Amino acid sequence: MLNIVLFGPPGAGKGTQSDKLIAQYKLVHLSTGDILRSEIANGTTLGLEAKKLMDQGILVPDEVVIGMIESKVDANKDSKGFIFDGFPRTTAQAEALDLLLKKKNSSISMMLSLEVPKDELIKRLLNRGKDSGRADDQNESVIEKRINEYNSKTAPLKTYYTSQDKFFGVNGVGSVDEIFDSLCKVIEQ
Ligand code: B4P
Repeated sequence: MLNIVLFGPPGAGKGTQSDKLIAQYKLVHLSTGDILRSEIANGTTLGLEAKKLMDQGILVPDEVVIGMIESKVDANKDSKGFIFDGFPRTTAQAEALDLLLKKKNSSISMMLSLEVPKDELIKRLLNRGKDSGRADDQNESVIEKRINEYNSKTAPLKTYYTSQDKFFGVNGVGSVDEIFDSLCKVIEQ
């Protein structure tokens, strides 16, 4: 199985590149952000709780997202592999993912990290906020909060995957196609 963790700060292009990677490698796309937004759209209890945190740029509790990922992995037993987009975001989530895949005799193949400077992230997210309707994209202080959450809770995962020799950084600035080519080169090396 090809199991890729697509990593990077908010606005780095994870969702954008995931769409191209799943088409190229026939993988199943698991985006915790998308799953949470669909819970919100459906007005579930989980969605209502998650919305309060997401609107403030705060991470949703580990046990909530771990449970969501587990059920999606179970529902796609015959897939060729997964793109984990926006997950894991904490060390506890990374450890839970390793355990979950181990139970299925599988493991993470690599972490691909999109490297983008902060001013470019803010520009992209405010721009998306103009027509996405996403509350967390419309307010610069919420965007700053998300970037701070990333730096304190998520960025340490680079060390986690480097220690397993699975970390690969890729320049996330440039055209969508240029960045996609760089990701494919790493996957196929
Ligand atoms: P996510 O949905 O994961 O949102 P994101 O990190 O903001 O988006 P992404 O990085 O995928 O955006 P993209 O670059 O594609 O998370 C939202 C919230 O959900 C979190 O704050 C948290 O509260 C919660 N959450 C989700 N997962 C969680 C977890 N595991 N644990 C706890 N909480 C969790 O797109 C950004 C913009 O850039 C787009 O407009 C795109 O068109 C543009 N863009 C992309 N590539 C570009 C390029 N090369 N050049 C110019 N623009 C580009």
